[in-house]
Amino acid sequence: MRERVIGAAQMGPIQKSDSREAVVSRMLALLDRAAAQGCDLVVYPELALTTFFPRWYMEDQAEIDGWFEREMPNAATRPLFDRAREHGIAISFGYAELTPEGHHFNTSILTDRQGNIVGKYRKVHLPGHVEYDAARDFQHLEKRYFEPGDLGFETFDNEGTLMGMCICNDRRWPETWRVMGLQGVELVMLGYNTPSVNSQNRGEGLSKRLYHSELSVTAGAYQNATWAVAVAKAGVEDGFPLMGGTIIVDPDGFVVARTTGEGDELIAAHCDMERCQFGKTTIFDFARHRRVEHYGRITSQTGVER
Ligand code: CDT
Repeated sequence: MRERVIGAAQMGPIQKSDSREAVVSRMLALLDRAAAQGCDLVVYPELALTTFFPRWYMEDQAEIDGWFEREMPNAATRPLFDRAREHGIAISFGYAELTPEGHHFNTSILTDRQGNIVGKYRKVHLPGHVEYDAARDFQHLEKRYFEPGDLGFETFDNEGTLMGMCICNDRRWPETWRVMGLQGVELVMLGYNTPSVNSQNRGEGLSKRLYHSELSVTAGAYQNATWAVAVAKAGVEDGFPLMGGTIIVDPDGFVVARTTGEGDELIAAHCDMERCQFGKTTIFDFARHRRVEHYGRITSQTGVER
């Protein structure tokens, strides 16, 4: 048995006017709840420190850069790292990263239980658009504000568990999961900000959107025999609703814990990493069963071709 107690710290809405410090104090309260439940790892959402700012069209680079963090930890987030170390809890959370070279990424980091950053991921699949789109009910400007991640889907041995990260839209792409699966990943952590409404099809409905999120995560977990934790930032941000649906999923693809609302909410599960072994050595023993001679299109072409 190689058990970890994993917490998923769903966060309710963050308004444009909320300070980083106010958000971090909510993250601390979730961390304290996680400690009370015996968690040794807590996963927070994508862009956990701010509102989902890519819904706002901006042209002024100084205004845009105000949503980004130039270093991590920084003055606002230091208390989170300190409290995590005091509790002996590893954490993962997302934020907008502005590098010293001036690059902009949608990033998540992973710490060990001493508060040291041991892993970083930069979002690869950026949804949305670059220019203002009057045809949409609201904007989704990730392609305007971020560059595609340059770190790939690396995995990290964090105190005996092989962990990987992806962010929001990445979860919908089987390639994301397989690249980590091919490294033997045991736990995939991801955060998301998913609007409750499809900006290009307002009739779609919340239940279908929740289903597609859960389908993506449960399939990715099952097909790669890995634990997965998918964590929402949810609720209504300045009038724009984000869906909940935070889940912890086992290596058979079953949901073992889920949130019930759209506010700050901590769920936890006891996750035995040894449970990954059955799938990895039988039906998804990649070395025995994969047929790479038929997979060339996966990396040689992007769109549909005949
Ligand atoms: N944050 C994020 O990646 N959200 C997307 C919404 C896509 S709609 C343009 C998601 O896949 O949930």
